[in-house]
Amino acid sequence: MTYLSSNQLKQYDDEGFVSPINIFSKEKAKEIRNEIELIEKEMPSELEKSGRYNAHLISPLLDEVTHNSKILDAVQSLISENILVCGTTLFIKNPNEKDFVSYHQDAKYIGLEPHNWVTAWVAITDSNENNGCMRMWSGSHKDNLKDHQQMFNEGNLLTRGQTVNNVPKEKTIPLILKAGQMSLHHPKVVHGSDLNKSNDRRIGFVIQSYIGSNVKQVLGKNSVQIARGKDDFNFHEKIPRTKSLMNKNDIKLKKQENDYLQKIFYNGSSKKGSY
Ligand SMILES: O=C(O)CCC(=O)C(=O)O
Repeated sequence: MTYLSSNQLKQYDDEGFVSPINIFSKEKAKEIRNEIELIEKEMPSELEKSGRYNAHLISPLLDEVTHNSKILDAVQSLISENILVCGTTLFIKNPNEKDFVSYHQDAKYIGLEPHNWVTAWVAITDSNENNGCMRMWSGSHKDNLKDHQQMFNEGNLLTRGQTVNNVPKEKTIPLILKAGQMSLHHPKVVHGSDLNKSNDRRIGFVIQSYIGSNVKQVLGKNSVQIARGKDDFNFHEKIPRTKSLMNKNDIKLKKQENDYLQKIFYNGSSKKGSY
């Protein structure tokens, strides 16, 4: 059992995140990295652009992470025992590229209401200040949703380059993780990440997000898997877990889910400006 301690719950309430939490060994993380890199080798465009969503549908090891009981114990401490998973994202930053993530609030664009959900960022490689780990604006989850600018800027890993301006960098805290550790963050905490200045990849596997069964998708449609407990509300279609690597039917299902997600993330908007 790895339910959150009272100190961890206090950190989440006060700061909008809890980190680090040990989940699996670095050897297991390496095995998962190898599986991701095998998919990249066998199917070069499968995990690129919108393909980075829902890789757990075609990778048994990422499926195992998504349904990992240690992660679910921690998540249960925050959103109670009926837990659905409505998507995952691979956030990969290669060395010598311009990838970064602008400061944003997930709740601004993900369409999940009410905010009975949490995002788990699982480190498949070490993640630190040199390779562009996430940085959190501590306490910012206590404010309302903020105006975001859609920047569509080069290197920004967010679909529309959604950006909260004037974030006080000195109040942001780097979430330094070893491979096999994770952080959990609140839907409204402002966060982002800088460039990878190292000479290796930084790989984060993000369960985005674990939602309570009472949570609806108000901007479109996404399907779910039951991760723990039961679904009394039935707001979402259920999809199966994968049983084998790069299975043809699973690849089709991933494409369908990613098309749904693209609609939500773009939300009809392809113009620069504030929203
Ligand atoms: O991986 C990153 O650098 C950012 C990830 C992120 O924004 C998120 O998990 O919500």
